[in-house]
Amino acid sequence: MKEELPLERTLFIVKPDAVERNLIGKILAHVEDRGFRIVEARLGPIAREEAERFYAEHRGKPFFLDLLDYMTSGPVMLTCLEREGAVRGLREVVGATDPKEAAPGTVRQLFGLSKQMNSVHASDSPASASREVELFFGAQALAR
Ligand code: 3AN
Repeated sequence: MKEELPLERTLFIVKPDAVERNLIGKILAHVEDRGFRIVEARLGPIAREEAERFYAEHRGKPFFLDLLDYMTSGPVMLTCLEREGAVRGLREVVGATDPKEAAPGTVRQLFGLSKQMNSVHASDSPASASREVELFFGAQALAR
């Protein structure tokens, strides 16, 4: 018997490299086709301070400042997605950080350009999902 997974919300971002290449529609269609529902969305730039808070766990890493420059280099499509088992499920649909290592058919394998310009972000755990959804959409976006 198939296990029932809990209904969850997670943060999904179409990053600047993909927005720049007109891939928002294709990428959102890809996740919608896999059962994710868009429950919040916002298109536009993110402030450097928002990017710093978002990537706080990477502060001090060699790629941190480049990562901030990249994430604030152009508009992003921020979304909150809902599905049964959304957090883990979306990580599977997105694929590994490095597009060269991402499984065939994953978003990053299909669209990613490099480890940094890997087209999308997906929250990596239920705790990160709550923190990230609240950061961009407010606490009310966590309500079901
Ligand atoms: P993921 O997005 O797969 O969870 P994280 O959380 O390790 O990956 O990294 C956050 C973001 O930082 C990545 N999506 C990528 O844009 C960038 N990044 C991670 N590792 C590197 C790296 N070694 N060189 C350049 N950018 C990186």
